[in-house]
Amino acid sequence: MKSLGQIRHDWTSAEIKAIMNQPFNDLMFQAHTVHRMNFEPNEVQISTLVNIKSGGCAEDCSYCSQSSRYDTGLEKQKMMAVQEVLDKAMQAKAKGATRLCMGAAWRNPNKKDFPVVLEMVKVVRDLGMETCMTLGMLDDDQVAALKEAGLDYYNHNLDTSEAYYSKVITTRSFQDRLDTIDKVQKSGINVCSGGIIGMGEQHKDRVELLRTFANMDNHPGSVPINLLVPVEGTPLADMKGQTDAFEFIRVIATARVLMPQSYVRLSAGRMELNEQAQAWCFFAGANSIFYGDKLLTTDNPEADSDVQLFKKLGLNMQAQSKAHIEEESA
Ligand code: SAM
Ligand code: DTB
Ligand code: SF4
Repeated sequence: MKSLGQIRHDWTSAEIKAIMNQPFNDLMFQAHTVHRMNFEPNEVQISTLVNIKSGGCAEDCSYCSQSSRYDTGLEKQKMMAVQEVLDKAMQAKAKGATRLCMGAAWRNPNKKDFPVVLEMVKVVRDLGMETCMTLGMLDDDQVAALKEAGLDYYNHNLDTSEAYYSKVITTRSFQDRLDTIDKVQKSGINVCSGGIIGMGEQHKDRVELLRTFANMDNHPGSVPINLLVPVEGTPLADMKGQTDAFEFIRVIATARVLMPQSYVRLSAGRMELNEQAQAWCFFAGANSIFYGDKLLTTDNPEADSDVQLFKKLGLNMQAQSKAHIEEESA
């Protein structure tokens, strides 16, 4: 490997495979070394999710409880009111979250709801929190309006490798996702983009997913790594317990080595990871989590149990994330 911790955009599949497959101790040492070069090792950025529009989505993502194609028992709800989002933001802030991630079960935002979304960005930002939205595909005007409203991050996951993509989603393409990410990146909004482990993909698909991010002109500022939460009624409901925790930790560590300055988020799936596995994720370079007992529609550890875990590990909740600090001092 060229020099450790160097920011590169020319990773080969063979290099990434070699990083991910090396002996566990070597990988942990390497990833943690890169982590310490770039971040305060005992600090974790805290984001809280709010599902601003639940269910009834036109897309067929095989993992998702919110697709209208599957009978998952989830009730479709209309868009949340701005005041309700503001209340949730205040509660999240009081518990220590620095970023509110607002998600909508849309293929793309519609004309009627979009102005409300912009208002949500403004009110949450006025609270002094970072804002993140995940609304599906965007056109140029929508990206410009979100930037204008002050959006800090846009989440748009690639989920898996280009080769495996059509096994998971057929209603949009990998290229559609890349196009939205490219628009967001060019607008100056920070990109949050990651994937899901445990959907039946092969090792090489994990390598290729990470290679796509690592070889972008700019690494995403935030890289969420989700462990599939198998949802009853979805095509991937039977995937429960299919992923070895060490494999998941290896993906986190490899993301850290490839993207030394990005926040790597230990995202969905923490209910299936015991405290020891989560501790390894933090050591391997994860420095962001979703905090609060709900993700979008599925369970996440109780905030109190995360506080206990942080205490045991001597981890601190980051008071302000790096992007915000840089912005304020610019
Ligand atoms: N509709 C928008 C979109 O798909 O971009 C935003 C919301 S969508 C629920 C956000 C992301 O959540 C997905 O891209 C996927 O990576 C993740 N996700 C959804 N369901 C999941 C599950 N059951 N397990 C793990 N991750 C999941
Ligand atoms: C991300 O990568 N994971 C979050 C967030 N970005 C939007 C969503 C996880 C959803 C898990 C399944 C659910 O709760 O519906
Ligand atoms: Fe819709 Fe997003 Fe779920 Fe896919 S992941 S079905 S786009 S809400």
